[in-house]
Amino acid sequence: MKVIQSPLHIGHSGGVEFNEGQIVPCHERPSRAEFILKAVEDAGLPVLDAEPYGLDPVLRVHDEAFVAFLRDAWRLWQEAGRTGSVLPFTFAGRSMRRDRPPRDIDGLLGYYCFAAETPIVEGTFDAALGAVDCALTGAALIAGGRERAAYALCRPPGHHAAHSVYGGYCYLNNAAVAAQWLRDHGMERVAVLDVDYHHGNGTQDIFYERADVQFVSLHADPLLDFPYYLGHADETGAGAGEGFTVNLPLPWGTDWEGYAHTLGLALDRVRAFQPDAVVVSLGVDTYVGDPISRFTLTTDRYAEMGAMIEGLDLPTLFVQEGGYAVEAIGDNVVATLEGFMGRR
Ligand code: 6XA
Ligand code: ZN
Repeated sequence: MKVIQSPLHIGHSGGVEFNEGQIVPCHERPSRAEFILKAVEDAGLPVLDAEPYGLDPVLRVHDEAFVAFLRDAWRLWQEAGRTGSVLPFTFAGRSMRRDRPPRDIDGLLGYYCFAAETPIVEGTFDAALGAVDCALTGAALIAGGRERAAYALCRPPGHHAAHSVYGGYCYLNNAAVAAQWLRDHGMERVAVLDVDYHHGNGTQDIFYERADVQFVSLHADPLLDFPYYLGHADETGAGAGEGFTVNLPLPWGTDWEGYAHTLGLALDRVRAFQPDAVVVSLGVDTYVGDPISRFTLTTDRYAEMGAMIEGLDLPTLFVQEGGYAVEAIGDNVVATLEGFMGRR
């Protein structure tokens, strides 16, 4: 299986996040991608650099003014005389208007961002575009039938980024851009299977009213964990999309037995949809040693997960999402891919 990476990810570094009342270095850091790269190379998987696709595929799923804001935020921050990471301090709450983007940088940040752990630094936008390019380069490999599967080493991750909102360490939704690109290049139905510990609120938002892209997610119950305000089982899609969103929330402490049972249900839903391809939002923050998550999967279990996903018998694009146990992240990713390839 080919691995696609982008050297641009390195520019997204040095940021800080607001976590449990403290300003701390980001959990989502460059070493994550470096550990993954080392592990896939050690496993003998071929690594290619992403091809540049430009903004057009991004604008198929994201709002143009939102993308322009992400592009300009660092410059606006500098012009306001600020130093350090671009972070919001206020948010558009329930009782306030959400239809009038302010002009001021702080107002804009709270308008477009939903969480204060997602800093913008000088290289963030280029890194986010580089991550999209990884996903698109992988999508092109499987769309042409050249490859049965590909792994996009995306950093920053994407599944929390919605049509016009960023947060949760995510700026542009790599998996959603890739799924839409597959739709635009000959695939009639595309499933997104999200196995990250956190609910992929952004992907759900983007496809919620669509019958041609199914979204199936297993994640920590939003009553207990981030992103908190989306991901309940009663969110099943709307309009033409009714029935094409599937949420399977799980309790803290979920082990492989509970996880595998629910993954089986998720895979049944994907099969019933009869997609032409599946995009897997692959977060390995379900790992027992993850510093911000509360499931208990061990490295060997990722190989079983990969084998279960292979059982769909579909063109498959793996897109990297979360995973913060940095020393184990590469092993967990490689276990998943090798399980898929039947090497374990
Ligand atoms: C914020 C937690 C952000 C989670 C990001 C993530 N305290 N999403 O891994 O999949
Ligand atoms: Zn996550």
